Amino acid sequence: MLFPRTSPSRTVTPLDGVWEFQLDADGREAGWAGNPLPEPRPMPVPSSYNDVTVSPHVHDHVGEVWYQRRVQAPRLHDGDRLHLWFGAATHAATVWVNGQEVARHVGGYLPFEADITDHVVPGESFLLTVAVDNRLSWQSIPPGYLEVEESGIHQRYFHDFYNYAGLHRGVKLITRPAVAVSDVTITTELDGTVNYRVVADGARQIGVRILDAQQQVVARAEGAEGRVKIPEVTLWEPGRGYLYTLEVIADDDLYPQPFGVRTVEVRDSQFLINGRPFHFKGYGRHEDNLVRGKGHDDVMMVHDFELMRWQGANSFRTSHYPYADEVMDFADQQGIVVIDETAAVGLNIGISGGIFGSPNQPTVTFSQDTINAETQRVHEAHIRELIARDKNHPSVVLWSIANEPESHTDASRSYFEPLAAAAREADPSRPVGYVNVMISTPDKERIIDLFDVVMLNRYYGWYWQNNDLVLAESLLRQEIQGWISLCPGKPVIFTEYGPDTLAGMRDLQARPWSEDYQEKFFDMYHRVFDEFPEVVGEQTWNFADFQTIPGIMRVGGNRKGMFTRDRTPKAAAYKVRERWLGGQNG
Ligand code: BDP
Repeated sequence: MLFPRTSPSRTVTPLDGVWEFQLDADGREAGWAGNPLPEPRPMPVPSSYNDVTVSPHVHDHVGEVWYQRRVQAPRLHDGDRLHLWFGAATHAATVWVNGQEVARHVGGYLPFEADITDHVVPGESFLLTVAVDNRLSWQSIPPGYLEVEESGIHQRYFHDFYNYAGLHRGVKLITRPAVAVSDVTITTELDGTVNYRVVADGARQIGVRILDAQQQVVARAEGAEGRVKIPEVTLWEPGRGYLYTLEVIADDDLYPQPFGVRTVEVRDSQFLINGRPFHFKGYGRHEDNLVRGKGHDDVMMVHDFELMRWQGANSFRTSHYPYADEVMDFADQQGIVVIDETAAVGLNIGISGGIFGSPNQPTVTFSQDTINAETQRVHEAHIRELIARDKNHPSVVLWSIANEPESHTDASRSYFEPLAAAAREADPSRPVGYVNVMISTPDKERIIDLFDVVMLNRYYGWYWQNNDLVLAESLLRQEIQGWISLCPGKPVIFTEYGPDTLAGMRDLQARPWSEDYQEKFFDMYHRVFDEFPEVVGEQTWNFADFQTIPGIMRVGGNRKGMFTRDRTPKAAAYKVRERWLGGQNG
């Protein structure tokens, strides 16, 4: 889906601000969709609603919540259409305009739109109501299930981050011509060749022009599909986010699509960007902040990129779901490389059982009653939606179609084979991978041949060999050797490694949980990585501490951050900074 951008033919009005909000109480039957909410409280959009109020009922709510506001419809001219755009409603939404349903969307981390032209009177205001549902099921991505206890209904899930919910990203009102550009796909070559394909149903005439960063036209072409060359091209490179704009003109519509010229390739155990070996330095991150939860916030976005640059990071993974469109645009502009991950996290009951679950949870990952053919269908649709949204971002160099799924069984192979193929079909221009879990070692793993890279989350020295970095080091080394033997030619990227670390806890003995242990832990991993040219990436877990469900494994959330949750560096951040800025490994 194209991100809403202004142009001579398009307007975009943000509807962010303080909306009315209420927890569901049979609101559908009571007619809340078309009437003012009976007992609303204020709620900022975008934000997760969970931590904004002081109410435990809001914090722990399971089910639908209602958002409402009045919106001024603009006057429309020349047959323009009026649309609503939602950046993300987590996890499912129904939208009404003046009480009439205009959209339903499932999937908490991707945008959706509704054409509301026929439901409003141009120039008059209308009532906009949205019901957002935070429930996860075996057929949602990510999966989860509900458990009814004496104390109430509880949402159980298999991933290690809090199930924040609400209108997490911007809501926008858009006008555009009836005949409009609805899709554009751009791929590029190093000599400046740009291949483009446009969809604009009903358009009689389609053309494109390419503008450089100074807004000068550097190339033009006619037709819905074509190949055009930029003379003396400036490449998009890690650390230098040079962007062009492809202006697509379809009859009266103009859509400006930013893009960069760069190539990506996996060859001889190397990850090549513009034909040169790239070494990933950075982190797995979360969209997670104090009070806002997963609500998008430009202040925190810019600050986080500042911190990444300060530390010498050149990349991150969108663990464990697609991030806001604004973040992807900003990564393009900043020249930060992105591993773009789906929301398929927690497809592994074997590993998550003991950590996150309730005693009554199921034990089999793939089955008729748990993750089944319908989940696979939803997962495939999600992969395709993500690729459709992010395919033109030069920062995105690799798709990760799942985090730590079960991957050592026949069932996992049947599940993933068609999904890997779907990702390749949707985007033949980028490598595809999945992130491997520690219990699925090279001797057991069954799906790596479907993918281009080996991505590993490893916790030697934390969940295993805790406080024994000597043994951890030797096992880590052995395992890397195992992957290299199993997957000749495939580069290895460490997508997670790191110990929980309580900021401020110092320990002469450098024992677990201390800042000293985190330093030693990273030193050990980096020493081992440096022995293997096949290891082309080091993304620590996590960029910052983040919120999780409470439990005996977590102290106020997951503490594996390089920074605290309020973005103060831990001691290891300085050490790792020296390494990353010191030019070692890229
Ligand atoms: C990995 C998961 C990640 C967790 C991390 C941890 O990919 O989401 O937060 O472990 O346990 O299994 O800290």
